[in-house]
Amino acid sequence: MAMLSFERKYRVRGGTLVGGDLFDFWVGPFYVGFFGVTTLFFAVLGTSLILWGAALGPTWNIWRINIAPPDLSYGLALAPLQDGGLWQLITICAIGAFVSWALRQVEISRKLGMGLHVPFAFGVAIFAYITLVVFRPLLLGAWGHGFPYGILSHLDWVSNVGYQYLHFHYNPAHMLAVSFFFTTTFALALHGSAILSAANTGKDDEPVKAAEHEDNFFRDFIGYSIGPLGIHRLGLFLALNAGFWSAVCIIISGPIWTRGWPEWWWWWLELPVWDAAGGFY
Ligand code: UQ2
Repeated sequence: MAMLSFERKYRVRGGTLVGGDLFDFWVGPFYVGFFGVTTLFFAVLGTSLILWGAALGPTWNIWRINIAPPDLSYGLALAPLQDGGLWQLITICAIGAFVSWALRQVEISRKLGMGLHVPFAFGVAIFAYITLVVFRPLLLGAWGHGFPYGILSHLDWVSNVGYQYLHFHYNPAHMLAVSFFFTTTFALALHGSAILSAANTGKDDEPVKAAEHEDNFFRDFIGYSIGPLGIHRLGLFLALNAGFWSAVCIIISGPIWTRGWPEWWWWWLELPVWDAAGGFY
């Protein structure tokens, strides 16, 4: 098979984590590798189980299909397939596929002599998912604490779990996570618009402006530029923190704090400093 000139640059042998050269191959433009095979296996099996679960259910309405975790009474045991067992198998497949996908990213990074930032970043997203469906259910003692797989049903779950803690927006880790999500979109909006404005001046046949222009815009504007490398470090930092604090905000809800989140802030009212002012209570 003929190779395009640029394919030589990315179709690099080696860098595999397991199996040596055995699975070191491409299908069309896609690197497969051992973890490409395992990704495909878990993704196909998991998707089939979802379809099976949907077929057992009362509806094919895409919004209403729901594959629920086992009842809380099953605790941490395996449940019958129609009673949450499918959810358990689908969760195993999902984790298998996500972790395989991350390890395939590691192999590609190693082939190309790159850092492992991409698989690390994806790993934080996987960590947030596993926190929801494994770590928190384990700490609470029942798989039934995982969220159901369905478009509307998982939204209902988020709403119900939120109200269980009275007002989830008072959860300090949730506050951090939301702030990081917003700051991430703010940073990407700034960066995307900065790059496009330099690349597209609005005048035909005018050469694109270079990195100094991007720096100079922000120096004129706020007296500071974080720099073309810095903005990407900041973006990664903000995005990873959004996922990380999301995981923290849900893992502490139940295992660490069982009452309403507004009550958590009573520590402020209970500070001894108020005693000097006559005391709050
Ligand atoms: C920047 C820079 C870029 C950018 C952006 C900035 C040349 C092309 C967007 C400006 C970013 C700053 C000042 C940080 C803002 C802080 C937060 C928390 C959003 O300086 O360098 O590269 O794209």
